Amino acid sequence: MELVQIGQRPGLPEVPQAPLHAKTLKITMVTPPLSHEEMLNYDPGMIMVNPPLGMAYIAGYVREKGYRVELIDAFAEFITEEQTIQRILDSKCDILAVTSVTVSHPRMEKICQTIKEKMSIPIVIGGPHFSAMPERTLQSNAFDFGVSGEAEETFCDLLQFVEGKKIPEEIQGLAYKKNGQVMRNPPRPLIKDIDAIPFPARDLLPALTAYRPSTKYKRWPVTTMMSSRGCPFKCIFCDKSSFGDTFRGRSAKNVVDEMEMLNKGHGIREINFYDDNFLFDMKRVEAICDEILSRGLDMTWSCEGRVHSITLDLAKKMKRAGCWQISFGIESGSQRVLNFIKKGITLQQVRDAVTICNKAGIEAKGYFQIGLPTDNEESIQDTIVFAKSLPLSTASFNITVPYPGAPLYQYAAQYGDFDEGAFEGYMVATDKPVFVTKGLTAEYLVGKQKQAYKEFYMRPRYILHRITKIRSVWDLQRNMKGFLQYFKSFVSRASGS
Ligand code: B12
Ligand code: SF4
Repeated sequence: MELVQIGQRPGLPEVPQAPLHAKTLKITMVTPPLSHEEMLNYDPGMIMVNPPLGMAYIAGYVREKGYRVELIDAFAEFITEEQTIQRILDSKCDILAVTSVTVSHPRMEKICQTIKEKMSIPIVIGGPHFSAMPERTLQSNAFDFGVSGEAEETFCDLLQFVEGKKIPEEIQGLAYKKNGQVMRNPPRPLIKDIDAIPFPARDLLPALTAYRPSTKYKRWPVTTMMSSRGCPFKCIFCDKSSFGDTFRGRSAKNVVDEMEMLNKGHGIREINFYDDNFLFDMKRVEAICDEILSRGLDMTWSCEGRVHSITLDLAKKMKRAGCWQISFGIESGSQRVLNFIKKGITLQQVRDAVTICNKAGIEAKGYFQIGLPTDNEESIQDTIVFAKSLPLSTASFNITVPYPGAPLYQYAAQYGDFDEGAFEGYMVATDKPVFVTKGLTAEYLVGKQKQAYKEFYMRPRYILHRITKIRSVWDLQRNMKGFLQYFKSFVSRASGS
């Protein structure tokens, strides 16, 4: 994969790394590397490399306060552990700040341990894994500080501590060590006005066109955005430790300002909104559409939402404003299982939402899970049959993982075999599920996952339907790419590679 080096942004005006009044403190921020082999073994059809928005938000925030920041997106650059370590050493930073999700945490910890031996600098960890497991994570000698949850303000306060201007005890949201003990300060209240947060510092990342958003786009170049933070629903499998239970939406103006900046400044033609629940505030969605339409912004976009948050009028307006796909968390085809996982939706609501999308000319994608707690042979079969019965454009079938931070993590062991400590296996596309529902086996779950994909995508009616939907060269390329990815994935899994 050809990647443009950090700082090199062809055809774009140079953005200064820091304002003129920059302080001398230099922060290097790093995402964990995963090798090509690991990714391919997991599932070649699933390779998705998106800009690390969390890190980019933090970098944008502290840069505005005058700090110097370098961002190493080891995950996107497909560099090895050793290369990542070398890049950190070369950056000659005063502070190392890293992020991880549970599956990538062991790798990040190992890298930080090596850095600890070679550099005498504070190492800070933040992001989903730390936020979900603060004490246990900070017990490691690899890290000095941890920042829980929403981190812009806390991280900035921590930098002030490093400059001798604050003491750790007074920094809300911070975890640190004192006499070998992990200390945790009270959580920091969430930022009220998220419009006030600067846009992510994407200019510190590899060129946006170097990222691989899988097949989930209609126009290229495409990139990702977050238009809101938090979700008040209670699905037991969901880790919401970063932004919690309160939905906070950015204003329509602020969202469309960022879209326009990406379009005019970076040549981006499509946005993939990765909000947990983009549709939550339907009035806000409508306002975003109105703002796009009134500015005449010619961009396509996709988003994720819950099935009860869509009406035909809203879907039609979204379509006019450029929305081409909505992904819904459907999870199961069994109402009993949906109730158990506290999804708060009915199968009828699912059917209605997908039908509405079809009527409005928007593709509907379904996320399903196999091996949810209390799932059995019958309910898994119901899920596959239900998925096939819906007019969905695409579907994914993930094997359930009880992530730290999700309510299910606390009691998963009551509902099956849970290999809790096997963090490297906390992946939804794996041949070794970390959680195997009572009464079933790992082989059975993996087999059902394959069967679900095969039965969903290899239906002659589905293939024919996709062909009739092809309206442009882009559509053809996207469908071919999706099909080839699926086919490669199927062959490599079948051959055990
Ligand atoms: C987009 C997304 C993806 C994308 C892109 C990932 C990327 N490059 O960013 C794709 C589809 C590739 C993906 C893949 C996976 N993802 Co994902 N993903 C998300 C999603 C929906 C949004 C991420 C995002 O951009 N958030 C917005 C930013 C602003 O939030 P943030 O990253 O949390 O950052 C804030 C704080 O956490 C903190 N912070 C973050 N990093 C750092 C670092 C420092 C030093 C500090 C101080 C603070 C800090 O500050 C930020 C601003 O306040 C989240 C859910 C969510 N709501 O966040 C899941 C989520 C992060 N993903 C998750 C998972 C499980 C995965 C996969 C393992 C799934 C799989 N395939 O098996 C893979 C792992 C891939 C990998 N190697 O990382 C889980 C993680 C749970 C966990 N405990 O592990 C989440 C939380 C979903 C969930 N609710 O369960 N994911
Ligand atoms: S799965 Fe979606 S709807 Fe459920 S709690 Fe998580 S973000 Fe909210």
